[in-house]
Amino acid sequence: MRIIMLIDMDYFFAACEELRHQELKGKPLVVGADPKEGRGRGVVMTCNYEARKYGIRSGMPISIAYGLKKDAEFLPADFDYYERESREVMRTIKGYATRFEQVSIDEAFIDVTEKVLDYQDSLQYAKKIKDAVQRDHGLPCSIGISGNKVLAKMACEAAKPNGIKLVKPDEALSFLAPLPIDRLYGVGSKTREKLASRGYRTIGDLANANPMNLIDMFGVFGTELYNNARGMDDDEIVENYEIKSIGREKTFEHDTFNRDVVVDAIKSIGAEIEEELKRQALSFKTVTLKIRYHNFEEHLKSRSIGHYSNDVEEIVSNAVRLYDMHAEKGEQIRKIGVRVSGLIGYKGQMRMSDFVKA
Ligand code: DCP
Ligand code: CA
Ligand code: CA
Repeated sequence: MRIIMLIDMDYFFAACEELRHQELKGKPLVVGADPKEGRGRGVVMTCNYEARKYGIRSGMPISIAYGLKKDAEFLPADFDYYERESREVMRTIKGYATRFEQVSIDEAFIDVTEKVLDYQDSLQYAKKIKDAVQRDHGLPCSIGISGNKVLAKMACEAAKPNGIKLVKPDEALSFLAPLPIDRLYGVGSKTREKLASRGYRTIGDLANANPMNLIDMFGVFGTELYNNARGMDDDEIVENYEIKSIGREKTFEHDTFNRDVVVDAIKSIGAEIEEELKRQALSFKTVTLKIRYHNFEEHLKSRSIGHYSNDVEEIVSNAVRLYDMHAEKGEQIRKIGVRVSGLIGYKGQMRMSDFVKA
């Protein structure tokens, strides 16, 4: 039994702005494009909870946000500053974890199984982490606790803002069932529409579905949906550092959700990795796919292939499989990365130089 937490910062970019503009605290604050008195183009990146009371939301056209609350404070994004704050907060969080995986600028999964006695005790531990983040960095966060990543993520959504929520594994089905389907991890608007057209509206509908129907609709991703809806997920926490690995990334000229474009990128990255493996006389055992979405969310998924290989076909087929299983359908992708790890020299020895941080 694992005890996993997802820690997600509350209204992150806007909270960072409140931190350095204390006078704005308590007032509606929007970070994003310049509203230009309603004529501005571009979108809201985020806003504080005061602004959310007026209906303003991430991703909304800035002109609409302006229409909802003209005298809100509108600030441009300062990514360098948010990334600095993020690095410091993540360092604090990491200190509480046995395993740590940062998944976006403002959230991380941690495994605390060995740090706490049981679920009851994990609540105290989460409070300690939350207080440390607030005290040392002046920023609020929310924490979800459960037995796997999907449930921890969804518990965290329920904890927001500024809260802690524990979902014990035996409470998973009843916690998930009444929630609308697009609250499920991995379900974007396209998937929601497709499911709604077949009458699936709540996560409970999905949990009670015949999994074969979902596989017919979505292929392997259907299995993932079905399992997630039942609170089942055995996805590992992938440490952000690991033994030396070889990876390449490609940023698309235009954000894309076209599978052919992604597969082409994976093929060209695979060829580069194969070349590097041959140059260094290495074989790999694990393939990791990294997907960065248009909104900065980044997902890492890994697959161990069960043997050592230096073959481009195996890099590509495994990376594409990870894409098909895990990519959020209908979400625009900005960048794709493939990495191979679990490296071994051709002569069958691990080389000491492989044990450095990637
Ligand atoms: N972000 C963005 N565009 C989006 C969504 C998010 O630029 N469409 C940026 C701004 C957010 C940050 O990413 O501050 C983190 O995104 P979250 O989804 O975690 O949202 P917030 O932290 O802003 O709010 P919440 O309190 O709901 O977590
Ligand atoms: Ca957040
Ligand atoms: Ca987040």
